[in-house]
Amino acid sequence: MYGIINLCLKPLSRTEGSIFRLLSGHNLSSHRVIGYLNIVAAAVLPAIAALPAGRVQAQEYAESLLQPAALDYAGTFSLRHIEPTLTGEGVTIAAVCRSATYVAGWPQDDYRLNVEHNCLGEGDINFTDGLAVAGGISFHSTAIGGILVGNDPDGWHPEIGNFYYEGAAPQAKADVYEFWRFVGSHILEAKPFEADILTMSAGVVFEDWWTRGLEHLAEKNGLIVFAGAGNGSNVSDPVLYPAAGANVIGVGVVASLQSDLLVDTLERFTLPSAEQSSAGPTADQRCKPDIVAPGNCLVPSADSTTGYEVSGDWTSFATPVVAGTTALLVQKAESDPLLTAAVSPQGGNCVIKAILMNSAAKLPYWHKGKPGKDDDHEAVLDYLQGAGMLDAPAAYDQLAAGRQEPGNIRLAGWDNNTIDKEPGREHVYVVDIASPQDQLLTATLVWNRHFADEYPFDAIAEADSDLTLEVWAVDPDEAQKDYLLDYSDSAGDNVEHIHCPLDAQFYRYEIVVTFSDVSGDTVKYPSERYALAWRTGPDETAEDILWYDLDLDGDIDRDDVIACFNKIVQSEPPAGGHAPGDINMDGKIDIDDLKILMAHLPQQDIR
Ligand SMILES: [Ca+2]
Ligand SMILES: [Ca+2]
Ligand SMILES: [Ca+2]
Ligand SMILES: [Ca+2]
Repeated sequence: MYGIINLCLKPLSRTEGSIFRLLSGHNLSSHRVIGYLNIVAAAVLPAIAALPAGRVQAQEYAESLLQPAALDYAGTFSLRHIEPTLTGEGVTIAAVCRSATYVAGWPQDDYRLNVEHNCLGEGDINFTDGLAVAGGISFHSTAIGGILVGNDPDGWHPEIGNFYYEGAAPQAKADVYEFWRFVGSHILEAKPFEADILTMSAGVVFEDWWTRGLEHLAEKNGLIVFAGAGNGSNVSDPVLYPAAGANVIGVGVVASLQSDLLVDTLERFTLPSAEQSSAGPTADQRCKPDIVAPGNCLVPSADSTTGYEVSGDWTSFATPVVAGTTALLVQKAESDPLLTAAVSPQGGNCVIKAILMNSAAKLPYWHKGKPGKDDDHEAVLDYLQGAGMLDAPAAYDQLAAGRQEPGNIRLAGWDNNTIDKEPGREHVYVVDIASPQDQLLTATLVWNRHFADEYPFDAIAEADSDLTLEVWAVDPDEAQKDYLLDYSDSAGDNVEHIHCPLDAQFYRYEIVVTFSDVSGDTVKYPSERYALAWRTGPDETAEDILWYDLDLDGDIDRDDVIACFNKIVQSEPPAGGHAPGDINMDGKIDIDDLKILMAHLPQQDIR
């Protein structure tokens, strides 16, 4: 009746054809394709034939591991190692969990975590309707609880052996709400509730009054709201609401490594794919998701006190990876008077969103919008990766760099500020970079959309702003040399994002926040609050194996050549603007990409 989807329901599937099936004539319906196939085959088949078969790397099972390893991949464990006081203590996470079963449209209250499990028994986990109500246990919620606040020094799994389990923020307080009761009490009736972060791993195709109500909560209280983007299944599946909502942080999932060894699939991750992680743009042409993270985790079982199972590559489980890691950032910000503006009820959600996005790691093939640069000023994010993958230590560094207001700024930082709605009004942040060679500047501007504070929480268009973000290369001695290095100005997004190489001839840059267009009711709504985050650094994706590991098995070998060849003969379109295999990023997968791949094969593979 409500059509709400828990984001872990699609079976995994990969459409890997083999070159040999293609060569036998299967799938070849066009003479043009056959002709092209022959040309390419003549060029590469001898080389393929000479390659050794792909290797399966034997790996001994480790005796003792820290799980879930996805949190290691996202850098969360590294951050906690660097800053051992970061445990989530003092931070409240509202986990809004959907009942697993419905009868005649009514939820049956099986939304609960299995608190009898060793992993969850010690956690500060509360059911808002009181333990007296006999609620059923949900696998989905139990898994999310483990990733958020789990803690078990004696974990064991038959394929892994012993491990120590720790969720992202084991000492955070987790308040678990049944979805429809939360919506009724805290959105519709607007009853207050305590939370720093809200996370929800469910969604619907179209926005609804309650998804707008959640956006309103984010705007009104600075509440940091995360939601899973959805699990793709075909490239036209949209990002679901509330993840697609403008004020919500929509989370996509990166795929596990392809391997027969469970430890490998839990430790190593690749890229997001549209078959697993719903891609943008939204129906109204906004960029989503905002960020991606690994989701495949070892998680406590719903029906045992000690057992663990594998969650799978679902956005449902990437979402608590990001939400739990954010609890560490919130703990830090709340404990340091210099950082409290990052968690202010006024715009704190924008600051944390800007920090997470600006510090995210760009993965190979990251690009704005469609292939090619024509849309790069208007399409602000990658339609699959968003701003990139969660990088917990980088997010912490971005936060710790501190708030800095317009004027001279350091190499990294953020601001939480307001700008008056007047034509020509600018906020200028000036940064000097001693060694601009081979450096990129990344900057992210975030602000909230506005909604009525009562049902049905209609959008208030005349209150919304269209901001723009510019980066100028500035010569302090010869102003006529100044030029606009890059800008981001989407008409519909409430995010602007720049990730551009600096000019080696210029050491001074100005990051400018201004209005693209001042419209709406500027008397009633005279200013807009915004968050800005910026940093400089080298291009970290250049040597990433994922440019060439097209079959996602952790090695570059003949199987990747075959995978590239398959993409060429299938004339696989860069659907939605994302196409692993288009190594030179020119919008098509062809022999030029194959040549680059061949050049990156390990030497012993091309002898
Ligand atoms: Ca583009
Ligand atoms: Ca804009
Ligand atoms: Ca490979
Ligand atoms: Ca290409």
